[in-house]
Parts: sequence; C-alpha cells; structure tokens
Amino acid sequence: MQNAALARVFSEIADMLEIKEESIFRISAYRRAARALDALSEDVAAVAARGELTEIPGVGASTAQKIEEFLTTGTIGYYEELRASLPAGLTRLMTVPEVGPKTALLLHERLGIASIEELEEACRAGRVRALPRMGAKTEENILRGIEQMRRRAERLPLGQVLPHAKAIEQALRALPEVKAVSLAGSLRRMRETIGDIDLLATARRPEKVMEVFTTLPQVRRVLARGPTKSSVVLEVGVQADLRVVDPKSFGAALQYFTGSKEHNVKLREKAVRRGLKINEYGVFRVKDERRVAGGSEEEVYAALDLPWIPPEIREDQGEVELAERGALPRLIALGDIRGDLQMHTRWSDGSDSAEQMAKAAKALGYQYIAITDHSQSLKFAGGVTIEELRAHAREVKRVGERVGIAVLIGTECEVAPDGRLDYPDEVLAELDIVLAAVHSHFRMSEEEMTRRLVRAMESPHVHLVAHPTGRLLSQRESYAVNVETLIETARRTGTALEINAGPERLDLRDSQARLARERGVRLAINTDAHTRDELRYMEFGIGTARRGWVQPADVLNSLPLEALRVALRKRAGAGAPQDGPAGRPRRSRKPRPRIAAASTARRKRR
Ligand code: DGT
Ligand code: CA
Ligand code: CA
Ligand code: ZN
Repeated sequence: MQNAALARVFSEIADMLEIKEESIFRISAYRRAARALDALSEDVAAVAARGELTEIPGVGASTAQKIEEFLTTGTIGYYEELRASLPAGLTRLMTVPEVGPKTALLLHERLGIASIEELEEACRAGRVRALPRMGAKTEENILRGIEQMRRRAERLPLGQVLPHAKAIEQALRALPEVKAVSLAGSLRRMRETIGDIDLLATARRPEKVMEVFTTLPQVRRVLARGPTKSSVVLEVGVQADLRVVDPKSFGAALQYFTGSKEHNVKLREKAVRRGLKINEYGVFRVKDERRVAGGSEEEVYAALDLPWIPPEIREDQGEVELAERGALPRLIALGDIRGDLQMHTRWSDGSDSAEQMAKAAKALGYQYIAITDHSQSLKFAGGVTIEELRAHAREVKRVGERVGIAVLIGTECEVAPDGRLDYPDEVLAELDIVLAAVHSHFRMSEEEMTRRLVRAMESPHVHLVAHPTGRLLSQRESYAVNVETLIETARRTGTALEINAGPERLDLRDSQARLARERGVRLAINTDAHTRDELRYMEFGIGTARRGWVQPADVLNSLPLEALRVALRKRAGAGAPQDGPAGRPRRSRKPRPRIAAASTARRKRR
C-alpha cells in the first residue's frame, strides 16, 4: 500500500514550496492532501481504480492527477523538478521542530549544512549563533528540537496507527478459521503514542492465519513467521505482532498483553496474596496448579474478586483500588457524544462546506454541531471577517433546517499575545459559541502565555479554550504554559477546556484532562475536523478522555441540545450546581446577552 509514501511526497512538496515562498494556498493544499492520505484506511490505488480520488476530502483535481502519476510511474514529475531545484537535504533540515524554511535556507547557504548531523555539529560548535537573527539560545533550541525528534521517531501517534491496526483486525476476523481476534497492548489502552501493535487471535488453523497476516497489503517486511507468533513491519513504519493462542487462554492472554505492565504487576501481587498465579495462560491455584480462569477477561478479573476494568485506565493509577471497592467510574463513551463543537469549513481552512459537515455529522447520529472557522487575524488560515461571520450565521441556520441538525455558529477566536480577542465583544455576543485559541506567537515565557490565556478566559464571551497547550505530537512540544493555572482559571470563570481529538493534538492530554475533571472543570471533546471525514477523529478524543477518567457529566457535548444551550447561556462549564461535575457552586458573573435576541437585533440594524 502506497498511502504513506504518497503522503510523504506531498508533505515534502509542501516543505519545498515553503522554502520557495510559494502561495500559502498551494502549500496548504498539499498539506491537506498529505493528511488525507495518512488518514485513508483504504489502499489509495483501489480508490484510484474506481476513479474516485477526488472524493477523498482534501484531494482536488490537480492532486488527484499527481496521485495517478505516482501510481503509474512510481514518482511525480513536479516533485522531482522541485527537488532538483533545491539543494539536497534542505527539506530534511526542516523536519527539525525549530527549523523553518528561511532558517533551513540560511543554514545551507551560509554554513553549507545539508543534514541533521551537520546541523547538530554546527550548533555544538557555536557556529550557528554567528548568523543574522540567531544566538546561543537558537542553538540550544535547535539541539533540543533534534533530541525531541529522535525520541519521537521511536513511537507513532495513535491516530496514525489505529486505522491500520483495525483494518488488519478486520481482515483476520473475516477468515473462516478465526474464532476470536482482538487488539491488545497500548493500542487497546488508547495511549497517545504507540510503540508496536499487539494482536491476539484464536483459530482453527493457525498456519493459515499466519500466512494471511504476513502477506497483507499493509505489510512491508516480515520479521518472523511461526505457528503461534509472527511479526511484521507495516508500511506506516510500525511493527505488528500476532499471537494465536488456545481459546482456554484467550482471556488471560488478552489481559496480559493489554497491560500496562504496571497494572499487571499490581494484579500479580493480588493473585499471590490469594494463593493464585496469573500469567498469559490463565489464573492457577498455586497448591495444585489447577486452572481457575483464562477463557475470558471477565473471568480473569473475577478470579481476583474484581469487576472487569476498562483497558484505557489499566495504568495502576488507582483503578485497582477503586475496582476492589466496586467504585469504578462510568467512563464516557462514543455513544454519549451528542455533537461536535469545533470544526472548520471552506469559509476558513477546511475542505468542505458547512452543509457537507452538517450532513456527515447527522450521519454520525449527532444532534448538533458548531461551525468554528478561524477568526479574522489568522490570515494564513483564511480568517473570517466580521461581515463574513454575520453572513455565515444566517447561512448555518438555513443549513441546519435543510439538513435536520442544529448548527451553531461559533468561532475559533485568536487570542492576541496580550490576551485580547480577535473580534469585538458585540460580535462575540452574537455567536452561539466562542472558542479561544492560540495559533501564533508561541514563544512567550510561561508567565506571559499563562496570563494571555487567563485573560481570554476571563472574557464573559469565551466558552471554551481550544487545544489548551498547543502541542503537536510529531512536530512540536506544547508552548510554555502553566496548566494548573489554566485549570484553576477555567474553574473560577466557568470556562470549559477542550480535549482536542485531532490525532496530532490530543490536547488536553489524558493526565491533564483527569486533573481538570477532578477540579470540577467541564470538558468538551471536539474533532477540530477540517474535512467531513475527520469528524471520525472523535474516537481518539474519547480514548484520551477515558484515559483521563472522564465521565459523561463532565462533558459539555454530551448534553442534549437544550441543556447545551442553557450551559452556553450561563457560560460553558458553569452548569447548575447539581449537574456540575464536582457539584461546585457557580460564581456570579456578568449577564450574557441571549444569543437569539442579539442576532435578531443585529439583523434589524443591517
Ligand atoms: P508500546 O508497545 O510501547 O506502545 O506499549 P505496550 O503496553 O503495548 O507494551 P508492549 O508491546 O511492550 O507489551 C504489551 C503488553 O504486554 C504490555 O502492556 C504488558 C505486557 N508485558 C510485556 N512485557 C511485560 C513484562 O515484562 N511484565 C508484565 N507483567 N507484562 C508485560
Ligand atoms: Ca505494543
Ligand atoms: Ca509488543
Ligand atoms: Zn485551532
């Protein structure tokens, strides 16, 4: 399968266009295409064979043509031309988090640097600080960036791995020989990054299953093939292990290989205290080796007098103790989600129309969505002017009526470095929902950045802070910010915090989400979809939320529409005392104009 290879080519084209300072629109078109190919679970060649390339959200006529070219010739002429026009290694330099196109070019022209190793050496030797606009601090940042990159290279983001793993799971399940199959390991626990894929199965003819597994289209290389265990490397660059076990042991193996190791250690200690032994084959009585459990996970936990524990919280973070007391939380699930409160359309940097997004959301069974395009100052992402925003507000109402789903008008509003919002208060007051977000000026001190976001949250118009820490899993650490202060301010001001479900973000991350809910802050789990397909990212946000012990009552977008509207009127996250996650009393605050009334008034003025 060539999806990953093609995605790499497109993203390299985007990098090269950036070096050449080409139009931002062309650059983002290639980035979108790269993202779309990464997210595509089906073989792109199969889509091409049906002549449906342009149906992939994010793929236009011109990218479709280039995909065809790649599939027939193995490369793309335009890509080769671009490469020939630039010194080799430049785009590699740009993969370092701290190095943008301008810096890469400068490093190359002035110091002849063409590889990451050369860059590292030059920084260590203090040669980079001699260049214009650079200093010892830049060298430090670059070195840290290189180190981060090396650390990250060993693990892939969940969102990049899960679709492929599920495709494999399904392919195996479809075999008549296979009786049961399941993902295990960090993938089943929905960890944000994945070291390798663990699969378990029971089957009548293991050799046949192994043959199918090692010859799947997703497989790049076979590392080992045996009757009970095989290992392969997938095209996406991750190892996958399949174990075929005896049905008597399936539950025990699933429990063991799901982990985490820490959780398993805890269970083993519990077993020992009961005169039991637990391993991947089953639970046994020590005195006579008699098997007491093994076929199902429920059985295994029951043998230790425990209820079944959801995989996402098997981290030895207090879950075993709660299970002992029968006090496990009811974690949020995909089925609890009634809508999605952050998405982008063609009105800013998205690929689809509001109507297409609404239809796709309705197909997912949602009751409502919010259209939250970027605000006016975010020019590179097609920021929406005030005039446009008002036109959009009228349009989404019509879209909602046509499609039969509530479509709220909102904004993902830039927060200026000083904490000011990107639209005047009277404009924000007209909107159904306001998300505050930071997409620029990342390099501030922790104190300044925290103050910036605190000030935004203090606005009575801001309901929700989008991707609060700004991290990108494979590109950039979070900006410096005091998350504890953000959480405390969210509680004080009744502002919700987002768990952004975008596979590159997962922001807040699991542990931060847990802290937020413990402090009584409301959360919203949003996809930040830029295409209608990306609405499916919700499952990654749910996984992260579950890892953070988040429950339905903690989540703004698990509310039915009417209750959501009430919560937004009072300001998001401030729910009535009895329904707030921690039953905290609500602070008094400036009254907020009713949305409907405000927009009617507006229409009359126009
Ligand atoms: P990963 O692959 O690094 O993302 O993380 P995991 O959790 O999938 O780890 P992996 O693939 O090394 O092993 C899968 C599971 O097998 C792990 O979660 C727990 C279990 N396991 C592996 N090694 C040990 C061990 O030495 N002791 C115990 N108790 N369990 C182990
Ligand atoms: Ca694993
Ligand atoms: Ca493994
Ligand atoms: Zn954003």
